[in-house]
Amino acid sequence: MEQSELEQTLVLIKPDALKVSLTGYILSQYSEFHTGLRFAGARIMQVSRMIAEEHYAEHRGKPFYPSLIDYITGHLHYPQEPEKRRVIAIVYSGPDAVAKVRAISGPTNPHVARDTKPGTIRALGTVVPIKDDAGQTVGDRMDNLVHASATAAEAEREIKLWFRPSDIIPCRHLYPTAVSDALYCYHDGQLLTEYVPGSTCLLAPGETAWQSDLEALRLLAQGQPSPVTLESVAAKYLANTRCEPS
Ligand code: FUP
Repeated sequence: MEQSELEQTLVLIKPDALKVSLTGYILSQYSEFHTGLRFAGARIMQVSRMIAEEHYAEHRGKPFYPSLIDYITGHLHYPQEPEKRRVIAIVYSGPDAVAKVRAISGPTNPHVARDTKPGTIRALGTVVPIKDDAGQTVGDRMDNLVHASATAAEAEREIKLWFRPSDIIPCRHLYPTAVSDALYCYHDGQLLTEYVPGSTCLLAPGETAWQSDLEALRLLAQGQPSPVTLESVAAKYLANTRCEPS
């Protein structure tokens, strides 16, 4: 298979889309019939703060960031119903996957989408003003229904953040994987190389992981700096292991 045929992209169907039952519509817009793209993997996730903060790391410190985290974790749309706080994470695979999915998704801002690209998914979204404690508007939160990777490099970072290799069908693994020869556990923000009560196992010897994650874990276990944070490795393994705190 050609490399371009294997291009992949991450889609998140966000809590606002689930709340208004747009899931079926969105899936049909991205379907193989319209795009020529195929599912490579899918997970229904209760989004932890950890994965949300890693996903939107580039926006940390911006006025809309706290609201964006509350949005993607489902707190905004399901304040009283934690069991409904979910996103559907999907990896699509095929020629020009990133550009095709971005085009169908539409511009980031739903108002711009309605003006310039009616018919795109985000044209059905809303924009909500964000106010400070004094009631002054300090920015906008864009409830734009879907996330779609912006570039192939972003897609790689995001797919490795949300998915374990075993969530993606093996003949569509695009990024290198390797088998762990060590045990890695996580407890209270710390990486451990042995199990202690209360810790969660990230990887056991013999399990397959993204090679870049294994390299990061080896460095972090030796106390060395790593280009990949512990949180971005751990988040996909910790997801759906317990009900997230309200
Ligand atoms: P995109 O790649 O289209 O998701 O756009 P960005 O990375 O610029 O934005 C990430 C998310 O932040 C989007 F879902 C929209 C949201 N956002 C706001 O809510 N307010 C802003 O002022 C800018 C972005």
